[in-house]
Amino acid sequence: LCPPGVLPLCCRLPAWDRATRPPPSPLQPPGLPLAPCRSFSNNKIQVELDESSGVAMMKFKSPPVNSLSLEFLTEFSISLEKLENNRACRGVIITSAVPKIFSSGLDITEMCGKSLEHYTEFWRAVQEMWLRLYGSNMVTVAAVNGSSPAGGCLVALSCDYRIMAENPKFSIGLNEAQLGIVAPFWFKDTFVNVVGHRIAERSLQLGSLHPAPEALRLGLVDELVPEEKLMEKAAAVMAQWLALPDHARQLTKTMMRKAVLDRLVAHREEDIKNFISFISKESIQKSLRMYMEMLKKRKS
Ligand code: CO8
Repeated sequence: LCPPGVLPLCCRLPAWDRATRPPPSPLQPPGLPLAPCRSFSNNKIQVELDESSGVAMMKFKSPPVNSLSLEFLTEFSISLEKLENNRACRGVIITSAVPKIFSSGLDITEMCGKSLEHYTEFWRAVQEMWLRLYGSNMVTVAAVNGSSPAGGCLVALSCDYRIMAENPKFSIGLNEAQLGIVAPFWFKDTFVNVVGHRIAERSLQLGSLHPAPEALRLGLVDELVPEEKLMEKAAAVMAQWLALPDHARQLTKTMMRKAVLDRLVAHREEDIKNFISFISKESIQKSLRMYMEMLKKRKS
């Protein structure tokens, strides 16, 4: 992750013309594929980069629900940084290896009964993940193959394009209000930038989780496809986006997203303080404990 004093990737100049590949190595023996598939995997995320297409597949694999724990968020940011720094990578498809769940959002246990130091570290990791993903120079496509509440929805919203499996049992939305907590301003900004102010205002106040067909109608996702066609569709969308020159697309993306990114960068420490003072209130802790109990009861 960024050492102190180093600006996050989103604040650096775009990596121009990733499309311009380095020439094949003269040492490459004839007949061997020029562009191998490179993969790296850590505990919670698996990444495979196909160097011939420049597309990486990132799969969340943290059962039971891909909750965004401190460890998950750290791995996520590191994986994004590795891909961002690899000139062979131009786009990433983000999906889940856990059936029926894209991501259950922030790991609630990280926000319950922990020390102030822990809350600080955790919230910085949430910010870091978002700054990297929302500010990424790569084309980012979310293949949402399961439910995606709160932080899971934020991950999808931060991508350039969202395709969701056509299953009305899968829902997506920023449901923080249902937990008695409030989505931070940069969650809200990301949401507004996708669906517009009115829809975001209503959805955020009600803490709505929208079933897939409704999410499509609201513009929260761009397309629904049958589950078995999801990856094929994601690859086709990616190819369409990668057909453009990287520099023009990247500059346009920066133009569209910079104000929102800059706002968090400028208020990062204040945002951490706000999070800590909010989350450590006894009334908020109580709401979160009750919510976790409700999840457990619902299960039994
Ligand atoms: N964090 C931690 N544990 C979780 C979470 C979570 N977000 N979600 C589920 N779990 C746990 C459950 O408690 C359960 O644990 P156990 O096995 O020990 O009982 C296990 O994961 C499996 O959960 P379910 O049995 O509920 O699994 P299902 O497949 O039936 O349902 C769902 C999966 C739909 C994802 C369901 O678990 C669910 O709705 N989870 C809650 C999702 C949620 O509301 N997330 C919001 C998190 S808050 C957030 O992301 C943004 C916060 C912004 C902070 C602002 C503060 C200022």
